Amino acid sequence: MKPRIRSLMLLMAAANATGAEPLDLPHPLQTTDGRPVTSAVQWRDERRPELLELFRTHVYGRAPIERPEGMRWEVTERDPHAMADGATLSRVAIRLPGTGGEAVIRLTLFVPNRRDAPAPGFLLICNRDPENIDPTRQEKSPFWPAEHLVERGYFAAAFHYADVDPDHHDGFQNGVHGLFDEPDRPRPADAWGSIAAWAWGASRVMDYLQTRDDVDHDRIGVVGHSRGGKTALWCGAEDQRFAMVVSNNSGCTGAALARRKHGERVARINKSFPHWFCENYNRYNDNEDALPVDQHELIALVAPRLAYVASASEDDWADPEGEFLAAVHAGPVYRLLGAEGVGAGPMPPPERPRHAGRVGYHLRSGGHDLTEYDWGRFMDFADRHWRDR
Ligand code: GTR
Repeated sequence: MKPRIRSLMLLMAAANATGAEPLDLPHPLQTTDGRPVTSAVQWRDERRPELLELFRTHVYGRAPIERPEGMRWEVTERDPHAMADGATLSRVAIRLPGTGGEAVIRLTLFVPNRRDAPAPGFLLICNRDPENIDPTRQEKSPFWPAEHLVERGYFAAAFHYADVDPDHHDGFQNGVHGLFDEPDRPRPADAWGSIAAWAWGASRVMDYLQTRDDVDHDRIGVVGHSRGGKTALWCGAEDQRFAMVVSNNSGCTGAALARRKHGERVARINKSFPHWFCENYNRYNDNEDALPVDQHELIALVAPRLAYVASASEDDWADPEGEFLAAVHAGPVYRLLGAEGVGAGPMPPPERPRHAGRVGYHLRSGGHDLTEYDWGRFMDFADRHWRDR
């Protein structure tokens, strides 16, 4: 068993508001063979790649390709007078050709018309019904308050996750698995699951956003709720072009620490959603302590970029405290890189966001959802840290 850094346990004991047993977490600044990570260069060149590999091998699985050859896009609709002249709408078909067909991500993008520079903004990975991201704006869902983003100077981009991979288990035939996996080979135990596929899709949208001269390439956040929040975190860990990563109520195998064993657990999530993770993740069913990583290290992979974790007070299944503690324990990596994380101290009460460091956090009153309140705080946090724009 790998040695642990004991001081972390003391920190956990201090931070654990319920007084539960302290957790023995793997330390993000200790290599698998037990050496301390003491410099930004060592983090970048050694520990960060090692952690990414561990998450690929044991949790999310490995995407077989980056940008597919032959990927192309077309703007299928452009309206410079959308949102009562407030925004320019682009609907874009991003085509991903693979073996025997192609996947098409249908991106909706509103860019504010009132701006004197390329707009920063947010890409939502939508895991709710597609009407939540209605490009016509007949439906205005609080799940994606695009008008509010535009009013505050942010572009609002969204795609539906099923465009990349339908969210049901069919033995990895449909979606991008069917297009890009090697057909005649037994599926490896570290092959990508659906969450890795959705994250990969968000990166393909990023490829497209990088070609736009009306969006600020250096200030693009990726946002997801619940399974979408797990996806946003993994996407931001893999793809450093995202300058901000927002996990809303992402819970188990998102922001929540697995070793807390609170709410949804690894065995349960693998049973309910056998297509989300790689095959190897089943090794940790009722066996979380054997994981070579924990979820604070996923947040740490975002460092020193902006990370945001949002919880909801009645969302016990997602373990709000476990989400907060993961944010706290990503802190050593932020500090090594010269930034502040979410800070120590007790979990903040509802509606008292913590925005000072480069890891933001809030607890919202209420249940499992992505709301206007949440979006407002994501934008407050971005305003604060991107204010020199
Ligand atoms: C829950 C599931 C969570 C979360 C959520 C969602 O039922 O247990 O892991 O992902 O669904 O995506 O809405």
